[in-house]
Amino acid sequence: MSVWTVERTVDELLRRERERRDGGRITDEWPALDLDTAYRAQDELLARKVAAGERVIGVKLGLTSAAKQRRMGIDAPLTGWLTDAMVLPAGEPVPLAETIHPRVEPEIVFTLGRRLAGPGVTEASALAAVAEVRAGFEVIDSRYRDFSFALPDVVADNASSCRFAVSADPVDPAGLDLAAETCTLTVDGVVVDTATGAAVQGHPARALALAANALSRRGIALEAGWTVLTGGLTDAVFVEPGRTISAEFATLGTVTAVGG
Ligand code: OOG
Ligand code: MG
Repeated sequence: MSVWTVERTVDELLRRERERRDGGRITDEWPALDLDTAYRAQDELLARKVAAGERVIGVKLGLTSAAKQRRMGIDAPLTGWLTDAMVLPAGEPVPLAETIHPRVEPEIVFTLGRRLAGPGVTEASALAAVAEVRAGFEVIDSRYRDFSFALPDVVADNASSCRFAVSADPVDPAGLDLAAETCTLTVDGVVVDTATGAAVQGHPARALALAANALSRRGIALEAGWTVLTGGLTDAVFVEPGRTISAEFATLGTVTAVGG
């Protein structure tokens, strides 16, 4: 049995993604995998995708809400990378043939109007960098069996990233009360959960500030034009063939995922 390294971790996670099969936790076999090493694996995984032609378009936050932290059994937020290959065009079904066990979660999505570099970013300075706000959903698809992982596992796995979709019409953040913005999650027309924007760190802009400050410790700034997923407001719902999952936001609009 060869030893575990960043390279081997990335090889294994990319193979699982390509072959559409989940597997055990890396930390079960490599208990010394710490958070710094896991982020190195995440960056290496991104580098492989970029080498294969994908383009970085932003970042995602994960585990920013109590609902998500409780479900995944991890009480710390994390960040991951977004590439153009993850964009699910409006109205397109979630591609079940290309995924392992996808789940959908409602998120508030920002587009940055200017560069945002930590440390010292506050909720106010983060919000001031936001040009556009949209309703969105993320499709997460862990490369771990039953979405069972420790924090370093899910960090290395680019925070379970798979696809995301956003509403067509952006909203100007000025005048929005994002902490009070309500979101109703329905499955085949039945309400299964509700939340407000306050679910993510008290305010989605506080989640954005958290990302900017955390990334600055790795020498990374958020760039103008980048998309930022601020984290699932509620627990995620499994995608099934023909199942319709809608996130209805009070003022941001509605986004709908259909399994196909
Ligand atoms: C980890 C990714 C979490 C979110 O929005 O909280 C995430 C997972 O739940 O598999 O994307
Ligand atoms: Mg998410």
